[in-house]
Amino acid sequence: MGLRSVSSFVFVAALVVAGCKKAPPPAELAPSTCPTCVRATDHGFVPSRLTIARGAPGSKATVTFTRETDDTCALDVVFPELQIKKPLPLGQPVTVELASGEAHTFAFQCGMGMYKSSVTIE
Ligand SMILES: [Cu+2]
Repeated sequence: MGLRSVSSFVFVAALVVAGCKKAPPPAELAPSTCPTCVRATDHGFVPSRLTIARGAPGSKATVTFTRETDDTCALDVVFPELQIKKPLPLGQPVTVELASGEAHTFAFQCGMGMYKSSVTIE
């Protein structure tokens, strides 16, 4: 491998790390006034774990995602199990409806599969 290809590999690796860094968990934030809202920040999704009270059979819960920075790789929110992938335009709330009639944990993540997070219905 020549010096040139080594340095371009390092450059690409640095980009990936910058885009999807494993940031330490953010310091405890002020309690959210919205229990079903998730922020996409430079630390990933905040909160990373959401719990929603189970509703009547057939009920739905709406989770709202808002991206607050360009310095994040959470440009999309993906629920693999539900085959949902929604872009998160900066500053625009995006809603995802989840079946909340039975206990279940829905995993979600950014478009690259990092920032593993979840919504638990219980
Ligand atoms: Cu990512």
